[in-house]
Amino acid sequence: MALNRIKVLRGDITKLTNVEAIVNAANESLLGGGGVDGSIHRAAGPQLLDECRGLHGCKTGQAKITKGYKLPARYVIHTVGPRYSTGSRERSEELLRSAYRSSLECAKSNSITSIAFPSISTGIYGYPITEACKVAVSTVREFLEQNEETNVTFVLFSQGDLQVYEQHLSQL
Ligand code: AR6
Repeated sequence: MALNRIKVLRGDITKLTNVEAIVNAANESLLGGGGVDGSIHRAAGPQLLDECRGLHGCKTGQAKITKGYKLPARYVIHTVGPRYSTGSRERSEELLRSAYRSSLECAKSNSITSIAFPSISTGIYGYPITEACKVAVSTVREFLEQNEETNVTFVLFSQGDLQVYEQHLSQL
């Protein structure tokens, strides 16, 4: 069952040792920033930024892969979620779904079967956590139903966010 291949935990995604790829909640430049993006670049070291420079950015809702350098995870999949304040709610949801979906497809095309996600767009980009959680879980679940070898971990930074995920998953 797909739900059995979804894990949630509270922690710092840069410290995860048991996944092949971690996802970065980046911006369209792919040249670093604050939040989880800043932490990933700090932990990976300057070679990550060098490789990102060669990618020439990433559109909102899409994803690009790099190596993980000094991170325990072998790869980083950089995706860009929507800024919640700009555009309609429907468009934001579509773009958030696309960010998760593109990250999963990117992993698949690189033969990666274990992936960890932070809560994309719910920090600096302002997407409400309860709404974002539903989009994240439903997009991942749908993908896992078609891809039986894949495992996904959601890594939440705060106790409150963890509770939102645990509660939502327990209702499915
Ligand atoms: N591990 C796991 N989750 C984390 C970590 C961490 N080390 N650090 C923060 N979070 P945000 P966004 C959580 O703001 O909303 C950057 O400047 C955080 O608590 O990192 O997609 C980019 O360059 C929140 O729940 O990403 C973009 O400009 C979640 O990760 C912009 O922020 C996402 O928060 C993207 O904004």
